[in-house]
Amino acid sequence: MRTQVVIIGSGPAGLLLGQILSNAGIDNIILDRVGKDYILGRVRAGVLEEGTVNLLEQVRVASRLHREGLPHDGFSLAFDGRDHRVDLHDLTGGKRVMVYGQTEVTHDLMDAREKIGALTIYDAHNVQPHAFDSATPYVTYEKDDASHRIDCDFIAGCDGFHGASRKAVPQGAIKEFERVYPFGWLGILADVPPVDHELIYANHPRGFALCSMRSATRSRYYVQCGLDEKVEAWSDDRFWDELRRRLPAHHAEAMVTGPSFEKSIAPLRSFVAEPMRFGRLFLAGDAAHIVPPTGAKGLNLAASDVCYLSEALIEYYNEHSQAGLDGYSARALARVWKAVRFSWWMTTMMHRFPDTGDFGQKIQEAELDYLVQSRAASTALAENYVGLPY
Ligand code: RFL
Ligand code: PHB
Repeated sequence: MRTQVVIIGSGPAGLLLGQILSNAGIDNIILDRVGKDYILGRVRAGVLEEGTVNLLEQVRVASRLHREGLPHDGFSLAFDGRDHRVDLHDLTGGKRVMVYGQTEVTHDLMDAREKIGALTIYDAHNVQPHAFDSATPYVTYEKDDASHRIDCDFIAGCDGFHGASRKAVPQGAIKEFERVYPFGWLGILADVPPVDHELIYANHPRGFALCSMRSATRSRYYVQCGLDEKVEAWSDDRFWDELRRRLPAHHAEAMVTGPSFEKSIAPLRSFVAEPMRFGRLFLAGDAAHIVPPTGAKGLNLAASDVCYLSEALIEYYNEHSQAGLDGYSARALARVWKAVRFSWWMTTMMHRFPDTGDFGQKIQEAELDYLVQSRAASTALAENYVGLPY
């Protein structure tokens, strides 16, 4: 089999890249090691920057997003028993974010891909990129007890943090930067109305909490937890009690509780691999970098990488120019590092760290107080939250 671009990974990065390339007339095949239902069962991101929404509009995959997504003009920072609204719209000169689940984005992109008849091979095992330091790269995989090979011009590694693409790069060619945080997020989904119509990020001596949503009737809530915690030890009642304790009284009293239908723990990590290009292999999304979810940047960074990579590939095929491909890694990393910094800063300001004690708590509260009193500081937060331009 032969195609122009093999895309490894059918998450948002791979699917969006596939859609942009197909629309530009560039042949591509997506390979994923798991099946469609498994991918759609993963509950993840919820906040889309305008740049991400624009890209989905460009590939004509935004009609349901505009029907069902919730535009948000602000969010709250809660600390020291009170809360303060960050008016994103006012502070950024009219920008906002869209609350629309990653699962829905993935669903819409899969439907669009099916409609144009582009090929995705699910349940492809042992996917391996080969010869990407030559002009004739190829990818091998196993399916239904047979080995397969796809020859191509380029390989896009969109296979997430644990994928095969980054691992295929010789060790000396890659530099990795990492910070692992000493806590995780315990998240639930429940069919109860959100406690507020906007998101609430709460700093509390007992730990961080986040009130988010998927719709007017479905809430997504998180509490900071220890890395050794087990989901089974968290009954719904324990979760609701803990969440309420971390919120200002008026929110705690207004909270509607009910049975959760999803509950999981995610560790928090910052990670960047440099460069993002190795000959004819290009990394995009979580395959190249991870941010803690506090700044809501992971999915949005996957989208900006894909924007740069698709522009470079289209330039290569239309104008026979390598310039975009040569510049891809530096261009993407410049934006990635700013989002890594923002996510690290939000995480540091909002979470209880085991080694900083009450002093750390007071410093965080002073920083939050400064942030909400100073328009300059609020503006810096807002412009990063809505997404830096690309
Ligand atoms: P994905 O989504 O991990 O998709 C990778 C795909 O590659 C497949 N794969 C392989 N295929 C073939 N061979 C292999 N060896 C393979 N290994 C893996 C996988 O099956 C999968 O289908 O990466 P992608 O596309 O780069 O997308 C990145 C986003 O998923 C991620 O950054 C976000 O979910 C992060 N994130 C958030 N991002 C936001 O922008 N806003 C948010 O509000 C937000 N909240 C979150 C989050 C992530 C969270 N968790 C669970 C880590 C909240 C949470 C709790
Ligand atoms: C979510 O709704 O899942 C969500 C929202 C904001 C974040 C992280 C996750 O910062």
